[in-house]
Amino acid sequence: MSFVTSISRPSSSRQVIRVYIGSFWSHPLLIPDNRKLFEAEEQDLFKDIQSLPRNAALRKLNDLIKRARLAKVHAYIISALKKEMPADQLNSQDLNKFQPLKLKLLEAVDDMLSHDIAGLMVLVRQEENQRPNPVVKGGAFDGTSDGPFGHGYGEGAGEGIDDAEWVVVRDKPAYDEIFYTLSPVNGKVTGANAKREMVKSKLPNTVLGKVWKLADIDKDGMLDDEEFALANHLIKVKLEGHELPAELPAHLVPPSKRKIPE
Ligand SMILES: [Ca+2]
Repeated sequence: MSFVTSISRPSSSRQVIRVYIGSFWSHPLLIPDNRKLFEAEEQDLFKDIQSLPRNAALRKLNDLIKRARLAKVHAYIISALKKEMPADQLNSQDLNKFQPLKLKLLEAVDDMLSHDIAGLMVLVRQEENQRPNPVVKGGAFDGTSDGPFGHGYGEGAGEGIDDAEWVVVRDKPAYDEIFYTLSPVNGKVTGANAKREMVKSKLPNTVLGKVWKLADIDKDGMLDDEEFALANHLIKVKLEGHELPAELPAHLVPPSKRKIPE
């Protein structure tokens, strides 16, 4: 049993309807693989709900502009119909009840659209900038992002966050085997040699560059066996579809390179 929710966003000229997918099923998920999708969708929905109050005034103003333009269009259509319709047919239609086009009223609408709305827009922007960002609290909004049940906790680059042991150790023997084929000198492989191995992942250079930046912890342009294992671990994280962190999280720093607090 699943549900689909949508919040329309009329803030742009194009109306984009975002559809969210989730589950109201209170029993164990039938297809556990969907959990990730549902969680990501839920986060998006919560984020969008949080931003609703921020654009509420702007949305109302946009609706007003749309309605004013529509009213103008209707007035012109009705007046054209009234003019074109032969007099004898008018008797049988409701058209003769319609008012003729009143240019004064249309001028007032044009004046509002070109002057008043512009002024209101400035006021709305000012008001929204001064207001602190309202944050919806309570109910389902509590406990959605913190703690071990937060989205993506312990996955991807977060894997091993709660372990005492360095998570990379699990696969290090396999990475070591490759490391020693890359002609290390004084326990380190050169950038060129490491690169030759890393490009086999077929990840784009921009991603591998990021991996390199995170893995070469002492920034000497070479990788020792731990840094090399870390680089391969990060490549695995990326290949499994997770994002790379901007900074290396503490639990991924090799134990020998962790700063001992003084
Ligand atoms: Ca290094």
